Amino acid sequence: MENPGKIAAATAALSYIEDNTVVGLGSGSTAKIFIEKLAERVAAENMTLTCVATSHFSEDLGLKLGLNVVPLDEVTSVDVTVDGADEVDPQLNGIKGGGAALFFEKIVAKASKQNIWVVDPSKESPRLGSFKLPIEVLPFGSGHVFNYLADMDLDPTFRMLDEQTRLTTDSANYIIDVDVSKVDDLHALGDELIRHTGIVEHGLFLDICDTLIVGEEPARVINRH
Ligand code: DER
Repeated sequence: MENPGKIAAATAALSYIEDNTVVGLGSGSTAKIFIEKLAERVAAENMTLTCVATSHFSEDLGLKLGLNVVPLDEVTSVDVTVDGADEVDPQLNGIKGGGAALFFEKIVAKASKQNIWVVDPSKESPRLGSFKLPIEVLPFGSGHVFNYLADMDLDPTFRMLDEQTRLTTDSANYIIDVDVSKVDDLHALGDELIRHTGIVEHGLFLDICDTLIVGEEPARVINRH
């Protein structure tokens, strides 16, 4: 049985999608529900949409459901992207990457005129850091990046598929998860991480979300001021 909060949030996001627009398809379990419901609406209302995906999984799902999914470079911009999040604070800053899709998600988000996040209530937090921050790193020299993060007292761990196998992303990179619960200035941390050679991207999505939809009955909508 799917989480009712996820269903409520994903359903509420449908009202933001207009015909003849470009829609970003997020990744994760809540975004999956949105994609499924969007495909139903497109078929029922004979809508004309162009979609771009934030992961191979979402691309395959959209295509399987009959959505017109195209490569990001085939559109000049995205009108609305609907995505999930792992943790969101009252300023609509968030941590993403629980599904290891943060790199493509951030590329699509930055190309989007409006970013909508759909979450169940458990994702809301007064302060980011309860969820470990995912960092996407190049496999080459990843041990040195790991040590750099350890020296920053961020308690790094490689994301594993099983005891022997490191997870690899759609871009064939690794994910290192770190503890940022003791970090006061996440903007400064994000700026430092992205400058470190070997780090491809991180899951701090700051000043990106425009509208947060929380899956309650009725759905609670918070817009960035
Ligand atoms: O990786 C991500 O950021 C995804 O959006 C995902 O982790 C969101 O979580 P969900 O599966 O609970 O929607």
